[in-house]
Amino acid sequence: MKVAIIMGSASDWGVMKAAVDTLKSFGVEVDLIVASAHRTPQRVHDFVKNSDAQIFIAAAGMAAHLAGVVASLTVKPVIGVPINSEPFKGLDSLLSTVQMPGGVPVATMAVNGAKNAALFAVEVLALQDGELSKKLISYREKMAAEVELNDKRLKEGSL
Ligand code: RP5
Repeated sequence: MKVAIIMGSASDWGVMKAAVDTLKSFGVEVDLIVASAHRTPQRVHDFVKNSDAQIFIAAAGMAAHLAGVVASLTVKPVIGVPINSEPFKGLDSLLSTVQMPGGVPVATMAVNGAKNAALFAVEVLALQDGELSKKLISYREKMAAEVELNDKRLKEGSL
């Protein structure tokens, strides 16, 4: 099981590191590349066409066409992560990523939603991997237990 992460720029790494860390915590292999839909279109094309990953995560800011371009090149699932960027605080990236024409979907996450992009990818992979599915269930259980623990601490005044 492998997920490919394409970043439009090395400047997206600060956000996207969370996706790599999350995927690795589930034992999922990651292919990581910087390739821009605008600055290096041929590199994007060649990477997508030659990748043996099951899912792509594409992260870009500003006129964020990367995820859409990746989706145009493959029928594998593509998850888009709009990156928060100046001067429009990621709204430009969000709209550029989410507003795909009918026929070429991109599963768009929240602005800077790197962690959820990784979790969504794991959920898709888990459809065919019982061990991954168990890990996701235990991840959710741990998260719920932390909420209850924090609630308890809040009431005890030890938060
Ligand atoms: C996008 O433009 C990149 O994904 C990045 O979020 C943004 C700015 O890129 P740099 O000018 O920092 O390389 O293509």
